[in-house]
Amino acid sequence: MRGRFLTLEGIEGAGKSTQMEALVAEVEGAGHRVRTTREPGGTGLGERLRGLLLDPDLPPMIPEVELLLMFAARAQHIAEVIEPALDAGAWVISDRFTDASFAYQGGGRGLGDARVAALEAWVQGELRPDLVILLDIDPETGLQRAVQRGRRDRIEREAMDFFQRAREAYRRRAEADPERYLLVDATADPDTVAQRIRTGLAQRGLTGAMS
Ligand code: Z5A
Repeated sequence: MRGRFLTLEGIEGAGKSTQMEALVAEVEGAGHRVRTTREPGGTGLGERLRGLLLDPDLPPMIPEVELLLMFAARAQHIAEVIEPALDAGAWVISDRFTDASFAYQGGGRGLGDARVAALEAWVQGELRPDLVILLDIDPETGLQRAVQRGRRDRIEREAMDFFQRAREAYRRRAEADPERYLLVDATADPDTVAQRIRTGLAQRGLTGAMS
């Protein structure tokens, strides 16, 4: 049986990496094999493209190129990792996927939804996440958490209104499709956030207990 495809999304410092471990434990506990991955990246080529995309010393990159590089990495990621794992029956959990392009390039950079949607249709065909877990946080709190890690990457150096637009784009998508999006208030402590994710998975019949 084909596996399910879950993604973790949210602006910087929302806690995606922190929540990944608990999410994997929950899905494995429900008896599924899990393949974790991330974007941009997830393949040899994708990680090289990630290096370029996040390099703070890179000469200026226009938004269209940023979007196309995200989808170039994504096309390789889908062909090399995501589709084979789903076909083999594994559940794929990706730290970011196409919702990030709608949020950052569509919203943050102002490219709008239509161009992102056109690339989504071309590169992904019918592939969409079964569930998008959106960790929602205000940019001030998110960036405060993220800077604790040290040097900021190229995208993290953007101004606060960029992240505000990205957050709003994420929220609009979640509010338009509440069955396929689990919108989680990520300002709570990590255990509470993990519990909210477990409850959301169980309510959608993706895992067992509602506990
Ligand atoms: N990007 C894009 O523009 N378009 C696309 O299509 C895609 C991506 C796919 C890299 O993403 C960049 O790529 C990203 C969007 C862009 N740009 N930026 N900026 P990434 O996911 O690799 O990088 P990130 O978003 O910067 O990840 P992050 O800052 O590591 O965020 P996180 O994974 O959500 O947070 P975390 O590492 O779990 O937590 C950060 C800190 O907060 C850490 O010290 C934790 O201990 C702490 N934390 C976590 N949860 C909590 C709670 N609940 N309370 C208190 N403290 C917490």
